[in-house]
Amino acid sequence: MDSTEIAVIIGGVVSIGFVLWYFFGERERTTAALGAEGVQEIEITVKGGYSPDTIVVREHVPVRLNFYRDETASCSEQVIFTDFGISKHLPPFQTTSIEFTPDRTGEFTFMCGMSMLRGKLIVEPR
Ligand SMILES: [Cu+2]
Repeated sequence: MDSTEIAVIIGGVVSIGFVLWYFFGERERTTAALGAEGVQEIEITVKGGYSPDTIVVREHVPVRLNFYRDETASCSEQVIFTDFGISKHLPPFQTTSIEFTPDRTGEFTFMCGMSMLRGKLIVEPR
């Protein structure tokens, strides 16, 4: 094995690691803050993805997700919560709020219109 082959193998292993991390790795997990009005609220920046992309909320407590879309890339112009029947248009450089009350626990994916950008809403029991 010469050094080129070794470099190719190392490169391959690093890319596989990246792909695994990208799709399955533990993400930035953030719990929505419970405000004075009894609403769990969180700010999410939309720019080539969702940040944070793993949001923890409590069941049966109203949720307000404030999506700030910090780009014009058309990919992120829509956000969809399939499990809760929510689809919302996000105008660029504005905050768009999505409000609902999670009525069940579990892990729910939210995504852009093409399901390329993804985030996860974790609803924990009260
Ligand atoms: Cu997209």
